Amino acid sequence: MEKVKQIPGALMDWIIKTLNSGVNPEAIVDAMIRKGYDPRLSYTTLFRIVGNKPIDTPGVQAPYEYEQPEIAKKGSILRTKDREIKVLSKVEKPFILHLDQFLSDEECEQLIELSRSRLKPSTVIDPKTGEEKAATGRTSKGMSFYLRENEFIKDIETRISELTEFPVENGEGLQVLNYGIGEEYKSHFDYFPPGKVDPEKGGQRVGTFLIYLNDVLAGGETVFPKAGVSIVPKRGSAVYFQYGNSKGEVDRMSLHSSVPVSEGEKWVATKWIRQGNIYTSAH
Ligand code: PD2
Ligand code: ZN
Repeated sequence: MEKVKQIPGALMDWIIKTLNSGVNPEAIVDAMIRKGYDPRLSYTTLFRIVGNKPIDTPGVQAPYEYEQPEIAKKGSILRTKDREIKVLSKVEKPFILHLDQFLSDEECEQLIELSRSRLKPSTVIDPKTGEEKAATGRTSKGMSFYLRENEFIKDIETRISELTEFPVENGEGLQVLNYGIGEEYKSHFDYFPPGKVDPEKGGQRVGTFLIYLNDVLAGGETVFPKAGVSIVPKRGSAVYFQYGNSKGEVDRMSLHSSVPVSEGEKWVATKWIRQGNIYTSAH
């Protein structure tokens, strides 16, 4: 197929609007290339717009040294103080672990019911105004628990910490997301742009623990397009992916999305994990 060599003005406006809504430059470049735009033109256009923010350029890949996560050293049956959790599948690069029965059916129901009345449309912070606004790449509704908000949330946080061996204080508040039909979370990285990491607030995000709270009738898979991996939601199962190492490098292979739900609805809980303690300052 002939590659398109010029960026029309309307596309330029769309790129700027999408960037301002918080979508990653890499995801925009991927979308442009998929639509048939010349890869080099796509990268240089994004470069011109975002200035010195890092962008994946062909041949100039930021280094990422894989380190074996603690959770990967424990074999196929993971034991916490109150249960045994089976590893269903594992990918090395990027590191992705799929776990069965992390939560019981009752725990999934309880988490959904505790969140339902607190759901709000997902938002991002507008980098220009600093104000919260609707997130275009993320059409789900969501809410966030405080760390150790109650005994039930504490138990879930402890279980995640026992498995990953990151302290509970490295975790952001547990988030619950609810996607209706057609709702999605477009391709993104969970880590912060490397120039925007606050060392006083736990530093870079290094891993994500995602728990599926219901079975989805169709769609709603979590997809890692660069790894060719697609995870079908199953109530109580979880996926853990790690994309940050001890040197503060991040793994671009961890790009991922939640594809639109086509039948039923989808409920998930997400714990984003930082390098260090979020709740005490670094000094
Ligand atoms: O709901 C998901 O499957 C999903 C996909 C990608 C959630 C997140 N990212 C996230 O919460 O970061
Ligand atoms: Zn994500």
